[in-house]
Amino acid sequence: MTVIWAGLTLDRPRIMGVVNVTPDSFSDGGRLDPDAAIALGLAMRDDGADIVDVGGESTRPGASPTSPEDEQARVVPVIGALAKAGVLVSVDTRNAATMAMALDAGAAIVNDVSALTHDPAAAALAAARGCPVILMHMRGSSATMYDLARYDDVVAEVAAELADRIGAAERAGIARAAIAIDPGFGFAKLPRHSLALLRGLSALTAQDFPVVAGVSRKGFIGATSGEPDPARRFPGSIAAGLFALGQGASVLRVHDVRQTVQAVRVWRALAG
Ligand code: HH2
Repeated sequence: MTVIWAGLTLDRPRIMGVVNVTPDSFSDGGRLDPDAAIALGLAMRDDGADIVDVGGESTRPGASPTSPEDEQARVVPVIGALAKAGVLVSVDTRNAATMAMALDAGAAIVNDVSALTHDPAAAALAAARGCPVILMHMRGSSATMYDLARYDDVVAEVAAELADRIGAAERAGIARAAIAIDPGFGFAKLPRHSLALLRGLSALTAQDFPVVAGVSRKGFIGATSGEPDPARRFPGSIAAGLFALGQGASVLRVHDVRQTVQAVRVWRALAG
């Protein structure tokens, strides 16, 4: 039976394009000009993105925290314009108030890197709105996450910690069919942990929930390939992304939409 999540049939890989409305994203430097962010989101849609993920706070290690008000001022106009143009938008936020304003502006999906733990009001908000949610695994905050990157068996521990978050989400009233999970590559993981998670991703995709994989431009791609500049990591990112699809991931979160769409088309033709 074909799984449907966020209105998308998951009988083929889905592409989520990343639009960072920030001054400091690790992956692309971000941008604060709303018109540039809107233009990027529309171009991603035209290039084949199924979802455009709009975020206003960088989660890179050591990033200075963004107030919810600043975050809202950054993302809401961009989300409003993209939704009006018919784009399926997710909001990348840890804050319930930002989720509410983003959903009011037309976002359809909540993508929370804290898996609804950062803001005590987030789970109830997502439940009340009945929107699809992405629960991503991490430990601690951007400031503390690398101290918490200690695992005996990273695949089993991430699966167990995500299962806890799924349980909490369901207890808060979020429908099972609304939930997607994400192992959180690079979040409270050293490069060797991200590689092990990717290798063992089928343990997560074998469960009941669609898996979102955000490998694009991540530090483990740089560490593995020797490419220090995140903007030059597409080749490594697509190698990792196609591997994730081979392990059963449903959605790839990427910065380079056009190139990824081409690669996925060829991969699908070969993989059957
Ligand atoms: N990675 C980032 C941000 N949000 N959301 C999900 N579900 N999965 C991820 O892997 C993920 C995410 C970090 O990447 P980016 O948005 O490019 O950088 P920054 O947080 O510095 O803006």
